[in-house]
Amino acid sequence: MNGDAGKAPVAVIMGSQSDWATMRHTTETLEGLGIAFDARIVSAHRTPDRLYDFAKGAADAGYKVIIAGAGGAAHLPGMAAALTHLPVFGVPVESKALSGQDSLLSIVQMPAGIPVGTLAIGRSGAVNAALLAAAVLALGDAALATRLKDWRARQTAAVADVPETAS
Ligand code: RP5
Repeated sequence: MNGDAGKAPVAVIMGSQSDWATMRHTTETLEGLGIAFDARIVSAHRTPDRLYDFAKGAADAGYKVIIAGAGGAAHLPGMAAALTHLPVFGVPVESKALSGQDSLLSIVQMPAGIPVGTLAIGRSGAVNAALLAAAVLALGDAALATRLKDWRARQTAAVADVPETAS
């Protein structure tokens, strides 16, 4: 759910429309946990002024956590982190040329002083970024903490004891 402007605690930003196939897993997970978010395309390279305005204004806009997904020369999470004190979680999108290893190294190798919490490449990272954001927000939200624990319990319950085998 895209929240009312200024009301959502999570901003989900991505460098391109092409990142949506990955980042939709973040927003779907947030929706499953009942966490409002705003999703935006913000490119570090193609829309640098948009990035600057977004990141400089993110705290005043009421966001608590920023999740940033990007691929290739993935500067978006690091540049967003450089422009705000809010926690930034980076999702390396799986690129065609280098299978996301370029994205991962671009996001994870931040210099000391500007942290980006870097997740796994692709869908796993996108889902886990949402869960990590939920865990942060749950520190000050008992109802969300309960929803997060319930989500984890459902996941556990869904794991079969034995594998299904082909007949
Ligand atoms: C990055 O370049 C985006 O995050 C995307 O993953 C990658 C390719 O973008 P497109 O050429 O598909 O728009 O900035």
